[in-house]
Amino acid sequence: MKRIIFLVMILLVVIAVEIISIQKHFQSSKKIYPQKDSTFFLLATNKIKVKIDSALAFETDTILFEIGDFNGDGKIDTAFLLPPKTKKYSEFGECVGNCDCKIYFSDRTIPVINITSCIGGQPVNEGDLNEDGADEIGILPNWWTSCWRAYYVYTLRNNRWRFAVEPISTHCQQWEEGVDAIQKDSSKNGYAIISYSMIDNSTADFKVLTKSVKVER
Ligand SMILES: [Ca+2]
Ligand SMILES: [Ca+2]
Repeated sequence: MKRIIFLVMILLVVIAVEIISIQKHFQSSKKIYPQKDSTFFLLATNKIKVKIDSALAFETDTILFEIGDFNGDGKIDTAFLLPPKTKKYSEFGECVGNCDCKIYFSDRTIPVINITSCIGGQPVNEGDLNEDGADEIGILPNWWTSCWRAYYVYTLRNNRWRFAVEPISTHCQQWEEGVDAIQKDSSKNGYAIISYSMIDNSTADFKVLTKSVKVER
């Protein structure tokens, strides 16, 4: 009899511990996920790709992110791109609302970058191109059609995002050939070598040109 009472007591203790841990779990879930954005931050920081709103998204079901020190405070930030919601069964691309992408940062003091005419893309840490102590961020916005796309490079100055260089005209052929749009010009401080696509008037073919440009800071 004593043994049964002892076992029942053990069982009650186990149940109580379970209840407490489940409660704790929900409490901490609330703390960790107070809103959608925070969920993205958390998962992006942990390098986990997450599904967003699978009912509406088809091309936009993963969060792409990049790390770097984008505000130059010496701490690594995570940047990640939130694509617009797209209509699932629309024959041609259609967004729910504007076709804008947003790049969010784990450091909430860094402003969000809003990119119009964008349905996705991978943020790229371009390194500190202008030697101001912070990494620049590049993005090739995805679009439904067209091989011609501008490559954007942003730099943060006075807590505002600006173009570090003029948008770079690129053709998909350039990307297929593995020609990067921008890289630091190692021969000249604060300059970058940009590679851009254009149509050769004489042959009507695409060609990639390069030039060294000053990077805004
Ligand atoms: Ca930082
Ligand atoms: Ca910089």
